[in-house]
Amino acid sequence: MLDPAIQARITSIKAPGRSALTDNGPVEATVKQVIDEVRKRGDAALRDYSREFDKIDVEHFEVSAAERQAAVDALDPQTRADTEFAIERVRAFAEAQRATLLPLEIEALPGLHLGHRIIPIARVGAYVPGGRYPLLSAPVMTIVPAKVAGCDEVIACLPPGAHQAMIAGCHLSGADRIFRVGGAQAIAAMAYGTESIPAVDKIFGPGNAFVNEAKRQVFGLVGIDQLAGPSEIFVVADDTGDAVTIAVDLLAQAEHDVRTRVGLITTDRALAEATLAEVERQLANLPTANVAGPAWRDYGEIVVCEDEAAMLAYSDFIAAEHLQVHTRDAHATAARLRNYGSLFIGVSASVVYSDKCCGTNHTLPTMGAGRYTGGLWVGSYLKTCTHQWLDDRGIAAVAPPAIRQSASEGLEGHRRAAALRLSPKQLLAEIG
Ligand code: HSO
Ligand code: ZN
Repeated sequence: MLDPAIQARITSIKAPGRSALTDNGPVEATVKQVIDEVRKRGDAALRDYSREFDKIDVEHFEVSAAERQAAVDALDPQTRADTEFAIERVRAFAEAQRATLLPLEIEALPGLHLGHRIIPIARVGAYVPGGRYPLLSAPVMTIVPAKVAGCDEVIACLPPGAHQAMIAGCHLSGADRIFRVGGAQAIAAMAYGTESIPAVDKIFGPGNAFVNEAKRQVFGLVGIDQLAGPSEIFVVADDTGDAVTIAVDLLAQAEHDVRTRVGLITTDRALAEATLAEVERQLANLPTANVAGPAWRDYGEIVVCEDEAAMLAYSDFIAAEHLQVHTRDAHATAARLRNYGSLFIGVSASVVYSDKCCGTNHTLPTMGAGRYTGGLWVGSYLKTCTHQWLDDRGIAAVAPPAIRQSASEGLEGHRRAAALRLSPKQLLAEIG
């Protein structure tokens, strides 16, 4: 809940018409059934669901090498070059981030050695959504970091009706195997494995409400990256903010989905009012206004804050997926923000650059998840696993407290294992 003291310093100029949270009950039941069927009947269930949901008869789920090549050849040269540019940028940034993750080996006490290794997850699955528009950057964001991490095998699943260019995107990004299966059934297949599709260790990638719910239900059996909701953008701005730019940026994300959450958090009432008018003005000639308009009306929000502290507190409360900072000293403001998926510092940094090709990952936390996690990155495909080794001095340091603790907890088996190393003869005599 927002601190009432902060709430008192904020005036709403436009409140969202609806809450972002919806009843998930019917989706939950349908998805449970889909998962059960795929688990029991494998490929046969996938075929039935592809016919029922996608209206497509799929003979071979796996996309062949020839089909991959044909998909790449069908790309126009500029699209191919742009996709390769995006792949290069995402790869370079992921490699730089990978280089910050180092193995560790310390001697915590004399004779007590502790450490960790960074280990790639063996097999990962990337779900690539069909979506309203074919977004070629989607496979780039989930597949390229997996390759940089060094996973043994990266499989991609995409709906059988997806645009052919999406197959090319998966191929160019480096997917080892590509399968034509979408929706909750694809998630079930990657979690349990079928005759055609191997089970993976962790599933990545956004999707519709069914895909999301399926990921929630298989979590535990496999890892998942996150539960992605509709896209979000907020702007924090002071009186240097420009209403035209802010309206352009809000509408750029609003066109994704009628449930996109967009908003302006500002200390300047004149900017708030100008932005409100400007969004309506721009909607009048935006070709995607059929989506962006309802998103704005239902989920758009503008608030005026009494001071900068209230503006930052409200922004941290929202924890927006994308957060643009349009203030006099944007770097100073940015340094004081805590909750967001990715930060766009200063007017030059458009969310769209990250959506497409600048190199940061566009798969980011939504629906407040920015309070507890960042977005997808190379580290999402790696495990940091600890190890330890001891010599006699290490045993002498840790065995006595471990023995006492085990004994007082009544865990005799534990006590014996701890004592065996410290005084083997005594213990062996005790246990006969
Ligand atoms: N804004 C979306 C990503 C995207 N937009 C790709 C356009 N293409 C989710 O962050
Ligand atoms: Zn976008």
